[in-house]
Amino acid sequence: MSSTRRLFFALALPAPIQRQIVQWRADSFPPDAGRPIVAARLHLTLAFLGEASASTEQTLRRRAGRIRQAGFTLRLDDAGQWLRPGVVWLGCRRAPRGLLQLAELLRAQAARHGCYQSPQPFHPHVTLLRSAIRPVAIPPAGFHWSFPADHFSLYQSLYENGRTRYQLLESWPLAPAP
Ligand code: 2AM
Repeated sequence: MSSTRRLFFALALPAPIQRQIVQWRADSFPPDAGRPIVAARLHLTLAFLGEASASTEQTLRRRAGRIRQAGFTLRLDDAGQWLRPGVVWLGCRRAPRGLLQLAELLRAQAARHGCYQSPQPFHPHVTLLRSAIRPVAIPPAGFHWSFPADHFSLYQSLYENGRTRYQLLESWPLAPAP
């Protein structure tokens, strides 16, 4: 059997913003609200590929390298909780069109090459807490973090010694925002 890797395309968050979000999270949620995601792992998934073969990975990398799309400003100014998966998330009140286009393209390419894509609408989000199975109070509006999204990346998700780790495999630039 050929080996597979668990892969996803995502937008990285700049390290200073990761740190600010983690501080805000600590100030805004009780410690028992859920399992916090460490700062360095905060990201926004564009397309989840699941377990991909080496040849699928190679094809999707090549296709990603051909994407010519302008960057955009990502403004994280929304938060919420999905009780069923037990996730507390950060998102965008109004997702930039460039973000939706990029995710749609990557998801379409993934689907075309056999990576199952959920039929649920894409809801861009940064997972903040997992195992948040009891309702938590979401901080009132007023918070936001903005940054220019000028590249996107492919990551491998690894589970080692009881911990999840994301390994950056490759990044591709987005053209300067218009
Ligand atoms: P999540 O944060 O909402 O769980 C690595 O696991 C990344 O891929 C995470 O951002 C995770 O989203 C996403 N992911 C994991 N499984 C997924 C699935 N079945 N469908 C869509 N995204 C998934």
